Amino acid sequence: MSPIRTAIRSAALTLALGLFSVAAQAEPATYTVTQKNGQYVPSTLTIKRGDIVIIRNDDNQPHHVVSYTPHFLFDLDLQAPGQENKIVFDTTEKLVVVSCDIHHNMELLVTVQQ
Ligand SMILES: [Cu+2]
Repeated sequence: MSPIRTAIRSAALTLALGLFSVAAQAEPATYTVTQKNGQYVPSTLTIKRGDIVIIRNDDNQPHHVVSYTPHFLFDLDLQAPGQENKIVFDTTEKLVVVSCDIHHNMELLVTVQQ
């Protein structure tokens, strides 16, 4: 292969890899948090903005998942054992506190990297 062809091929490959890494960065990650024995497991999570968190009730009692974090309010209402909900963390909040309206000692702290 001629040197110029080699250079063009190399540049094309670099560009393709660059585009691939941009696409890979934009792809949201999915995390799963369970509720077990009246606790969120894990109770802390660090994610990137736009990532998805699935909250699943693995307990033998209902929970009521809510966030009173000012710019990221949500209320999943009563969540029965075995039920799960998906939350997309598209928020400018850097720390979201997820609690339970039934069991006020339950707390999940989600750090959202911007
Ligand atoms: Cu609860």
